Amino acid sequence: MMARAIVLARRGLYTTDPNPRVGCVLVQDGEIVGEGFHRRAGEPHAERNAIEAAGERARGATAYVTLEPCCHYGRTPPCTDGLLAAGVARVVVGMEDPNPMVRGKGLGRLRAAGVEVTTGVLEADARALNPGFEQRMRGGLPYVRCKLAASLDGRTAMASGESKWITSADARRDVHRLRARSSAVITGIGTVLADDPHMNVRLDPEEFAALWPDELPRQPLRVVVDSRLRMPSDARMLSLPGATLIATCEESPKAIARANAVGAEVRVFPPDPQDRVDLHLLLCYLAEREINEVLIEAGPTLAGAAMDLGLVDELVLYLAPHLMGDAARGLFHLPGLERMEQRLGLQIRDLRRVGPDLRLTLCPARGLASGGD
Ligand code: AOF
Ligand code: ZN
Repeated sequence: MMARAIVLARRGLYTTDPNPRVGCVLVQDGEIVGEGFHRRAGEPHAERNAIEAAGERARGATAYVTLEPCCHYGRTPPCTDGLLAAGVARVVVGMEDPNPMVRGKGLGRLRAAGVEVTTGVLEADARALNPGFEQRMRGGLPYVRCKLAASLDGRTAMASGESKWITSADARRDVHRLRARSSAVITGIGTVLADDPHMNVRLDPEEFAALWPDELPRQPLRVVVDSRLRMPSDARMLSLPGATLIATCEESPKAIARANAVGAEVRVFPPDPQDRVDLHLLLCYLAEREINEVLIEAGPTLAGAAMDLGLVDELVLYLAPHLMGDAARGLFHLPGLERMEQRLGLQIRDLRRVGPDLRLTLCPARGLASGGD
């Protein structure tokens, strides 16, 4: 039943932002009497939708919820009240709600009212629904994914800069799904100047409509790391739906006004020791703006800096089965690495084929190189 609730929660993958994805199943004598998921912030939570679907049959039922029911007034009233009013007898939960307004208090309230409560059921899967929401609520940072596409020998562009296309159309479609679930997409000014990217979500309309009827893809906030504010006023992304934020160290009011005039929001950050935007501060700022998941799609300088600072939680690496040779450009600029013990270690979380390409999902093995052990 919890597995079913997780499947339901995933239906909110692209739409609940900044809220978590949550699913709920109501069960009476082993039979599902109501199901629901949270679709969008401001709309009813998963539990309310399931209760609505079950009607009178919710009385005495067991509720399976992927996230602890809320007990606070946000945009909507507390789900604990809804469950109690409906007469639910037992609540089974995937994970605690990391929101400090809830964090155990929802379960406490249910227990105090005589409801039997079980927690931690399929917890790893429940947590995997909302890595960004959890990290923001607990640590004040978004969950950072770094997407890379390379040839099998780890090259991202020929020496000339030519790079279209390394991976297949299937792999590029997959990237749009990653963008669509992200609250923000970050790139560097180098990439903007070289490729003039759109940085928007372009999902195949049929695929999208089949999965999420009545929805348009929400565009993630586009963030350009541009220390010296070199953003061209005719950059393609500026003419697209959705907002663009330039993160810069440049304080000149004239340059800022010029960027504002073409529709970009500008935020000035203190420089790091190399006179570049302090990426840690940028991510803290994005979390304050309720950004849950961030996708970095950048060249070796920005990707290397984020890796080097330990800011990347997940790497998604698409590898195309061809060789570009060692004169071509690499994935990460990591100038401090000289000895084997300094290598950045990674753990493979998932490995699969996407069309003719490979997709590896990796997590940094913090603090130690994983090779050699
Ligand atoms: C639940 N079930 O389906 C969701 C929950 O502003 P609101 O009223 O939508 O509240 C948002 C908060 O409620 C969110 O930060 C998280 O703590 C919780 N989300 N809780 O019981 C749900 N989406
Ligand atoms: Zn709720």
